Amino acid sequence: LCAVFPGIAGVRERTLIAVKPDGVQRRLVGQIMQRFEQRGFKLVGLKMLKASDDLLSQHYRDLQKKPFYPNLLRYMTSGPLVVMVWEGHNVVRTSRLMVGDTNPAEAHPGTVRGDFSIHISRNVVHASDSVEGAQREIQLWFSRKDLMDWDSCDHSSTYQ
Ligand code: IDP
Ligand code: MG
Repeated sequence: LCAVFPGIAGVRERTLIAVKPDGVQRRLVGQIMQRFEQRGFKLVGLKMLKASDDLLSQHYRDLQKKPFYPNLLRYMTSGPLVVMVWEGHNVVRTSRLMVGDTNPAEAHPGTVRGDFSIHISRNVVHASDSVEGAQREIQLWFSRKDLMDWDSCDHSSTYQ
């Protein structure tokens, strides 16, 4: 892909986005996915599941000692998640901007959290916060065979 479009090395960057149980319950999955599609990112992985405590403790391994961790675990296991991998130039950073501040009270209008949530304990969506973090999280949630390599026909309209 990048050989065909030299100079856009970052095009293959990937990130993990998850609609959390509150987002699924509130029927926000379609609207959230639409934002990533319309921005120009490419969906390369998608699944719906109830996460185990074990998976979540690995996903949130840096937060284990936080006072809110037990609540976070209860929240994240309260219902199914929709977990996605999106691909494109600078997708990790851009999707953090699209998702907005962790605390919805600080999230700008126009962001997912700024448009759909009020309180930090129900902030609708997860987005990886670094390229390395994204790689780790994608490996945790998806097996290689469940990630699609495909060329989107609007590639040259999106990138050059
Ligand atoms: P992020 O989701 O924006 O990357 P992190 O700091 O990685 O934010 O925290 C992970 C998740 O833990 C948050 O999205 C939120 O659901 C929850 N969380 C973080 N800080 C707090 C807090 O102070 N109180 C309650 N929940 C929190
Ligand atoms: Mg985080």
